[in-house]
Parts: sequence; structure tokens; C-alpha cells
Amino acid sequence: MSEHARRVFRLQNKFIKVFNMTSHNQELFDASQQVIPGGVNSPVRAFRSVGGTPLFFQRGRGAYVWDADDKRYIDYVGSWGPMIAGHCHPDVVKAVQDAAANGLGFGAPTASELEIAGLLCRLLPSLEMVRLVSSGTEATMTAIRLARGFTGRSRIVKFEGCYHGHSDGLLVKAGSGALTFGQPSSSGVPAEIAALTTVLDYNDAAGLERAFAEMGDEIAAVIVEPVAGNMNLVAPRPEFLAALRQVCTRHGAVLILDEVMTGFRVSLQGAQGYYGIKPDLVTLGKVMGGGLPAAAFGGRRDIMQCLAPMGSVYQAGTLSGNPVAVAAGLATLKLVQQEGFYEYLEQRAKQLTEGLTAAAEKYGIPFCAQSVGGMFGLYFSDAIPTSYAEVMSCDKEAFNRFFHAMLDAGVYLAPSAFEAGFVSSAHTAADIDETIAAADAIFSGWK
Ligand code: HOZ
Repeated sequence: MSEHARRVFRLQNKFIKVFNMTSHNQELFDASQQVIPGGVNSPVRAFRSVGGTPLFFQRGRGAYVWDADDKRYIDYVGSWGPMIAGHCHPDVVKAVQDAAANGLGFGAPTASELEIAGLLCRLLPSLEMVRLVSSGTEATMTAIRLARGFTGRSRIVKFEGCYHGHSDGLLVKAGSGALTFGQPSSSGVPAEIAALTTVLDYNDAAGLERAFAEMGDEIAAVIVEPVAGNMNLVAPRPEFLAALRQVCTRHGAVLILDEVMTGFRVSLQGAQGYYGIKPDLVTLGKVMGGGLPAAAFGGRRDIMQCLAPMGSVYQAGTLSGNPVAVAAGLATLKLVQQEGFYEYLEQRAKQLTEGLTAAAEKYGIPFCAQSVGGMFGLYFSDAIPTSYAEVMSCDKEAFNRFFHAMLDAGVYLAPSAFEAGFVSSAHTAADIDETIAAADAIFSGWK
């Protein structure tokens, strides 16, 4: 256990007596549950879906993380996406240190905000203007408000199993933790707010057309994960993406691509570049913050100009554009622009998914996997799911067993069957081979 973790634990132990515990993870979890609801600050981290004790991490380096017992894991969560260059990349750490030495925050404009805004607009052609915020939730929440302000309409459309952060109107039939715990619609969301959200089936172009035929003139925006990554990974059908663009244009609705997960993850131009779809608004987070809290939304100039102080749609934030977070983002965005970065990432992700699939096949286990750029999905199923319903019919218990066996073998996968996985440029071919060998050993004894 690190000195810091030890200090925290000693502090907690002033109030709580824990007997006969051998795992420091368990000790920390027991103590945490006394002062943090569920012992965690974000629900999926509690391991409720897979069972067992969550790991408390003390450090990370490259493709590896170490838990409170000092056990090393090959990490396929990468802080849920941001660690695209691996943990503690020296360039990112140096940029953060330099920025911190100049001031942790001003609540006033800085030149680095201009630099990252300009870079985002250059890298993503659909961004004519961009505003920085601190989290993906803030980005999506504000993009929705902006679309409503711009169109003067109230209704929004989302897709079952897609997760766009935890603002009220978006926590309706949501993915990620909401799905993991079987409560895809949160209590505390007023029915009147939820009623303004129409939920459709992901990848169902005909359903989308029908909804627009019925109420197209009420719809302010359609928000979608261009690759769904919060109900495991579901890749978009090309006709679905094309229909999204067509109906939004036809009916004057704002198409919001939620690229918090896919932005700078599936390609340098995100999913919009990967699939060739032009959104009206885009939300970004994760990679663009390099592991620190930076996120953004942006898009068409005529829409973005509706934002205060130019327009009447309000949004603000003390930490928006925080210089230390922006420095981490800029350093990370510099790394991903290096020649061959995404080819390497894609190769590692493919090596992993193909290797795991081949291992399972050897023992006749119904398992498949796929990747898009640097993100991947694993499914205990005969076929790769293309819809929410198909994801739900995968064998969740098999995933949970696999998850724990991999954890024992030193491989850290997302602790839920409903989350995508991530590789980084720090993962070597040898790391992936080690992961596949661990899975092979597990599958060889699978009953
Ligand atoms: N919403 C994240 C998974 N898609 C989980 C975030 C976290 O627990 O850090």
C-alpha cells in the first residue's frame, strides 16, 4: 500500500475498526463505505455487477496499474478512455507540472485555451467554434440546452443503452452504470423532464424515420454515441448513421454526436472522420483532457453563437478551460498526432480481439470480440451484437467469471459486461500476447 493510501486508511480507522483483513483493497473498501455512498465516487467502480471487492489503485505506468496490494495488472480500462498514451506519459506529466507551476487556475481566459480550441477546430472539421467545460456530462447537458435554444423546440431523441452523462433528460434508458445496475432510468428525474426524451432503438434507421414522421417538428436534437460504448461496444450500421444525418437535416433538428468516448479514440478525426458523418454539434471529453477534467462541445457557428455572452443560452463554469487540465489535453493531443499512432492502436486492439476469439474458439466457447480504432468489445455470445437487445442476450454470468479469472491473472478489464474496453499506445504486442495467454488458460478449463 502506498504511503498516501496508508495515511487515508489510518484516518478512517480512527472511526472504524477492521479485524482480520488481509487485502488492502478490502480494508480500503470497508472504510470507504462508511463515508462514501457505496464506497465509490462513480457507481460502476463498486464491482456490483461482477461481484467482489473493487481494486483501489495506487499508481499507473504505461499499460500497467498497481492496486493497494501492489499487484500489477495490464490495464484495459485506461481511466475509462483518457489514457490513450498510457499512464504517466512523461510528456503529459511534464506539461501538467509546468502548467501547475504557473498557477492552478484563474477563472479567466488563458492563451492555452485558445491553443486547444484552435487545435480541436483544426482536427475536427465539423467544429467551427468550441467551448471548453470540465466533464462529458457538462458537455452533453449543455449541447442539449443549446440545441433547444437554437431550435425553440423541447423534445430530444436518444437511443436505448446509450449513455450521455448523468443530466436529468439523458438518464432515460441509459447505458453504463445505469444499465449495469438494472436501473436505466434514474429516480429523481421528474417524469415531466423524462417525458421530453424519446428513446429509440440503436441502429434502427426505420424506427428513426417513423419517429420523425410522427413528431419531427417537435424534435430539437438527436444525441447519439456514434459507436455505442456504454452497452458494451455496438458498432453503427452505415445506414443508421446516414439516416441520422438525413432526418435531422430534413426536419431542422440538431444532430449531436457524443464523441466523449470516440473522440481521438477511434481515429484522429473521431467517429465522424472514421465513418464520414457530419454532425451539427459534437461533445468531447476523455482523451482531450489527457486524464484531467477537460471536455468540450462545439460545432456549427450559427448554433454556437447562441451561447452566452453572444446569445441567450446560458452556460458557465469556474473550472472551464482550467490551465492544468488544458495542458494535459494539449500534450495528449500532440502525442496522438504522431505518425502511425492510430495504426498502432488499431493493430493492438485487433491483435487482442482476434487472439481472444481464437482462444475461445479452440475450446468451443461461445465468445466473440471486435474493435473500432482503439476501443473494443468482448461478448459471450455466438455473434457480435448490433443492437441493445442483442447485447442484453449475451451471457453476463460468463463475462463475470471471465472478468474475475482475468483479474486473478493480472489483467484489468472493465468491471461490467456493459462497458467497452480500451488499449493505449503503451500496450506492447507482448502485453497483448500475455493477455491472450491468460485467457487461453482460463478457457482451457471452462465448463
Ligand atoms: N461512465 C463511465 C463508464 N462508461 C464510468 C466512469 C467512472 O466510473 O469513472
